[in-house]
Amino acid sequence: MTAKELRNKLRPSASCCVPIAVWLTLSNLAGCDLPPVVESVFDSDTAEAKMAVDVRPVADGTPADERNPVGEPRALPAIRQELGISLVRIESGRFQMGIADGSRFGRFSQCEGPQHTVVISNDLLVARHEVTVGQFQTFVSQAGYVTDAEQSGKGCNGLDVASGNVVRKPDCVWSSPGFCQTDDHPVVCVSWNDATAFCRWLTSKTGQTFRLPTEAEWEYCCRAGSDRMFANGDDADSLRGIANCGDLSLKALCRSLTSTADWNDSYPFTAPIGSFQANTFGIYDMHGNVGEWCLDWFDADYFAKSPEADPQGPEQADTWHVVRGGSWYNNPFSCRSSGRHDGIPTEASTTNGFRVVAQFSDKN
Ligand SMILES: [Ca+2]
Repeated sequence: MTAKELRNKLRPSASCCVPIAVWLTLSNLAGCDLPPVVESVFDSDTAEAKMAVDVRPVADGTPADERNPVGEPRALPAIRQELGISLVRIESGRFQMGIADGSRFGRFSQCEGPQHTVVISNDLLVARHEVTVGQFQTFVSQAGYVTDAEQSGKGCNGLDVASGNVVRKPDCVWSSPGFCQTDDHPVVCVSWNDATAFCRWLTSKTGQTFRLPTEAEWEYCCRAGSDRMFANGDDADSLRGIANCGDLSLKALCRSLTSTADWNDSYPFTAPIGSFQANTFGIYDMHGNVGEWCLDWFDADYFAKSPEADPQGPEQADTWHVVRGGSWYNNPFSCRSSGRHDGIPTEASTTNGFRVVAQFSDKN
């Protein structure tokens, strides 16, 4: 039995989260009939011009052994073949982290300053995509893992379409989040604990240490050499074709939402990975789709005291971990490169998922 067959067998009925009629409505609108992949807005010359001088991304999907020595490590083809996890090597470098005007978005952006120099000392292997439902299913099946939301019986936080509020939904778990997902959608309803458990499993499976990105590594990869509000510019419009954010398709389902993009990106909820344009590092969905757990504990004042080289976040001084990037629920500005969110490590949400990174070394 394949992982996909096993998952379909084990997966609870989608109707457990919402009434049948509502579920069918959401399913029809939530990407079960998938729209075409958005065409690239970059040509290669434009992408080159956007690169920082001290970073050198690899931005296509060609396997490394068919391309050049600066790409996916030859030692890790198994995870690409078995799990479909594709890695891109991002070279070390320096960038400006945070936002220059910390009050630009009121209290929501005060924790994003002061803007400061950060050095990423070592090359990274970064997953091009967020971890998918199919990949998480393989983990669950092979490791016998039960998520925090399932263990507690409390489920996860999700959007109540009728009210527009985010509420706890006991029957919402990663395999049944309350909207349509295929194996290629990013997994949601996973806690920080669940995400790090996946990383430990992937480490044991490959012999290569995988983990969540630090907050600094995440922003370095999101900016992809850009010092603008978003990887492609300063205007919300620059996320068109780049990000799955809260948009008119979501607003059509949830009329009480007042702050969404003024365009329709075709995905009211999650979109399959790779549905939108990659950044100049060749990484997808850093803006939007799902918020991504980072390794660090969250501290609103951390940027005022963080070290320049490879900041790892504060010692455990609070009960929150960092979440970055915004999601299908957030308006475009909430998906900005410097945007910082937080979450309790045992808590899960229909808006949060994760991606994995590994340190690059000569043995790769
Ligand atoms: Ca959307």
